[in-house]
Amino acid sequence: MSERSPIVGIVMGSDSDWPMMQPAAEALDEFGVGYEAHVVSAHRTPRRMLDYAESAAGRGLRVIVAGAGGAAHLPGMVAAATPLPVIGVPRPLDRLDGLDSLLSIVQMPAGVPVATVGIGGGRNAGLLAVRVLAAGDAALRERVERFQAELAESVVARDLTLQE
Ligand code: RP5
Repeated sequence: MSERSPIVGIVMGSDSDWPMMQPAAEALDEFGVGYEAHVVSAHRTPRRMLDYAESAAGRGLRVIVAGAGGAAHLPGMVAAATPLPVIGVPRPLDRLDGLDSLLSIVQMPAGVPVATVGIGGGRNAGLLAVRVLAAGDAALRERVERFQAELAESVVARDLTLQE
């Protein structure tokens, strides 16, 4: 949980998903974006999941990042019950390497979109949430641009190191 008032909700199907989702929280921290993180399972706690999704916008959240593995229905079910943008994060479990999770999240029926990042892509999910917020926030957009410039510089710097 960040100290700022949460505008991003991070949810996951199990506390065992946290190592994958923590990088999303860290990315939000880097950009000074407030978030909350909760375990909300589509299968094990369906009423809690619906309560969370249905109340999210009214509580001031603006983006939801949802991670799950296996039969990973959480992002899609949350998207069905909120008007907010939902970013899905497929977790690789021991079997099937996360392809099951990816397909469970990405192949949504028309009308219920989930923006799906790569398997295990917690950090990108956090960064995508920042970009969604930055679309309506000039100061945050400047920070994203600075981040992109620094990323490019770090790649070039490593390239020069390799040439020495
Ligand atoms: C999913 O089942 C969770 O999101 C998690 O990725 C997976 C395994 O959960 P645990 O058995 O570790 O609680 O619903």
